[in-house]
Amino acid sequence: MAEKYNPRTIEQKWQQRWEADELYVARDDDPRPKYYLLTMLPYTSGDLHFGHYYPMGPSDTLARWKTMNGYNVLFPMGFDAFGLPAENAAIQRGIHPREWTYANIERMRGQLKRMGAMFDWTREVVTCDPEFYRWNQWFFLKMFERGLAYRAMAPANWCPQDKTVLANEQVIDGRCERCGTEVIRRELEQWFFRITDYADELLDHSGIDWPQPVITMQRNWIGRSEGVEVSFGLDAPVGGEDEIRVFTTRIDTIYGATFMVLAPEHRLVAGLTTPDRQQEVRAYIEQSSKQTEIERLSADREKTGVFIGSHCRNRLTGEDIPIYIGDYVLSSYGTGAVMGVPAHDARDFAFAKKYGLAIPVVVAPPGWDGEPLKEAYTGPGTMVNSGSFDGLPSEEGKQKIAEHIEAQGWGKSTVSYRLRDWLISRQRSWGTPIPMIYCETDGIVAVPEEDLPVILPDDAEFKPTGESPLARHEGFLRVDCPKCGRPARRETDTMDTFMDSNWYFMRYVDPHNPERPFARDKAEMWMPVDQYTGGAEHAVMHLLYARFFTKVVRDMGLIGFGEPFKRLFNQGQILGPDGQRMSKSRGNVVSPDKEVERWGADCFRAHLMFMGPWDQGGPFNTAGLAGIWRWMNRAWGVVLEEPGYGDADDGSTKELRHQTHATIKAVSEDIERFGFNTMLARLMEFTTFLIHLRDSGKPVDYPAWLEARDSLILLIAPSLPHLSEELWERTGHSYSVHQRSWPQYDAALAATEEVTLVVQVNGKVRERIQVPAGIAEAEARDLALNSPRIKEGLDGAEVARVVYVPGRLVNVVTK
Ligand code: ANZ
Repeated sequence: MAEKYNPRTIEQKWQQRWEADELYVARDDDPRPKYYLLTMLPYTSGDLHFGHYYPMGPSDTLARWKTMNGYNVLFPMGFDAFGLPAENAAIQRGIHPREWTYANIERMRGQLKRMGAMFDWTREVVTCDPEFYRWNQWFFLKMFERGLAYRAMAPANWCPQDKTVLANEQVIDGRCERCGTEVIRRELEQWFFRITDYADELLDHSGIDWPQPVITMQRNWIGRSEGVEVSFGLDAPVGGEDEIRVFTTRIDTIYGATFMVLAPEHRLVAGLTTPDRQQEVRAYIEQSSKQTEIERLSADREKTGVFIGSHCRNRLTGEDIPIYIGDYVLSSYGTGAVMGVPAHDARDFAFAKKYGLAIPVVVAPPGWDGEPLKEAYTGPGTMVNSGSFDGLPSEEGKQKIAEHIEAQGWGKSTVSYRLRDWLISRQRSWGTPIPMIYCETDGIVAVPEEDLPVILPDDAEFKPTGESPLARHEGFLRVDCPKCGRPARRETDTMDTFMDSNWYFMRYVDPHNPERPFARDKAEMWMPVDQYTGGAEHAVMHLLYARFFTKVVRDMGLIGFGEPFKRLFNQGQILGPDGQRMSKSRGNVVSPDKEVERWGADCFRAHLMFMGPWDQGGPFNTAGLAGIWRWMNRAWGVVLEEPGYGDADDGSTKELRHQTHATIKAVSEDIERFGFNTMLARLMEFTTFLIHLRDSGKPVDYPAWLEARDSLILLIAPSLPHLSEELWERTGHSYSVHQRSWPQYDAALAATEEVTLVVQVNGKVRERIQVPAGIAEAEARDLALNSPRIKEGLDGAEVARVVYVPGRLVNVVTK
């Protein structure tokens, strides 16, 4: 009797050996074709949880499988270490965020190593390390030089009590999370990246293999709209302007515009508000400044507004229409002004009803009876009440009116994007300092490249004082102007942490380069990433920003490609046993450490993979763990306890070889399409088959058994890395199973053999059917009796008996 399977000793043993032997270190000079497999790096929250285990087991399986298939695989790991939670934890505990973060990294690195994944730890990247963030600063300088980083006014969440800017997460129900004061929106000078320059290129996803929902979300986020910018006239100029410009995608409806709505922040509002409307208008503006953009855009919210006392002229009809302000119009989209066409836009319809405005129809719905509309008609139709354009189909009217407006000089066809430039300033202290200096004489001055990195001070005060800790740190703040040498002041804002995730995967290819973010030849060798795996929640921000940044880096001449991730896969989300998102407050958090301790990492990983298709996620259950555990023990047993060898009969050896090759084929195909659950099911079936054969007591062919046994070990190597290594050693093979080639199948052996079954009725041949060799009798009888030619041959006669000669003949005898 062989020794029992004991994950505790073998997992630790192999992890130490792999590390000592540098088995998973990816070499730049390896001649095999490269394969860069990337899984999203964890945030340093302190504990490795399910949300990390669920994505990483399968991606490790892929990495190992690719290695066994002859690739030089890069499978790196790092830590996303800047950001608000560290700062909050530091404030709570009265320690520096660095201390908290690095302690967490220690702990999480240990947990990751216990997982037994083939991460190349020599390439670890920690984003809060000056050796990493100095390159954030360097990239920032390069972007500043190219006009891609700029400073401008932008609205921010402002707490009037604490006199500070708050991140969205710090605003709870419209109030400051610290002092409870109502938060207002305030315009502040902040830094931006000009992502809008790349809007059109970002809409192009050709050449990358990404899930369609992610592509769609990016397209919607960028939100490209073709339309017309058209002006409405003002009687008297306001602040030097004598017209209001609107952006519309429905210029065909302009004859039906009966009011104008400006965003409350629109620059003409003050000048156009008449004295009698002042008070109401001011109150409305104040109230809307407290709304977030999301609230303002939500479709089910009532559209409100106030009349500001002035009118403007619809130049096509020659009529004057009233001007309102309304918070559903955003200052940041189009021109910040909308022509209200109540008959053809649902929001405008509701608005007109509410304020008693006319609703003239200008695009007649098919079969329209001329009656007033009950709701907005937004589809195409025939132009009516539209002067010389009457009678045209509205799509044609769009063209014609646009041409007319351009000819009159009232406007032009244009494209609008929802995408805004990326606001990267954070008034926070645990992030990459923005490397800029403000000088009274020279204005905004970039920190010279040789002075990088601008280091975050170790001793900044983190107590909540209502101001950025960096702004209060004299040693950090005071600096001499690099141009004139006179005293100047540093920028105290830090960068959005999405800057880190923009390019961390580029740093992995050359993680210790002290002179550059990475060397070009290494970048060319490893990148782009062949396969990226991660959560679908990153569809826009991270995955869009990283694409943008890659294009910027390409345009800087540092790399020769513009798409960072060739293939993307979104795994599903793992839920608590109750089917809810795991969270401490719900009390449904399952600790992976406990399970790993009890069952071993292999078993735990396999269980997560066996739960269902990887892209679906679902509730976690511990019940299934025991099933995986049993299978692993059975596999252990069947590998180590041999059958009786001898002269096996032809049929059983053939079947053994067929099962072996069919399993290799199925498992290979399953991994290829990320079907890890079905892959494991196949391996379980194969294990059962081998156990039955061994225990049948019949002699088993020695070479065929060895082939089957070794194939089983190789096939479980990617998913059960420790168990397979141990079995490989115990069966007398040389270390390491993870450097072996993936078994190849013989197509002829893998194919299910077919035989021709002759079917007779009363001894006369009526039909021949192809069936799998080894078909069971019942199945063969059913097939024969249900075949149309036999039914015909029987011609209603009652069947007395059926004679079956296995694999050859079915004879149906009638009464
Ligand atoms: C008149 C009109 C008539 C419109 C009609 C629609 C239907 P997309 O497709 O998303 O680009 N709009 C323009 N600027 C706006 C702003 N700053 N805030 C809120 N809404 C704004 O949407 C374009 C349409 O959204 C524009 O076309 C405009 O309303 C509105 F029957 O103009 B439309």
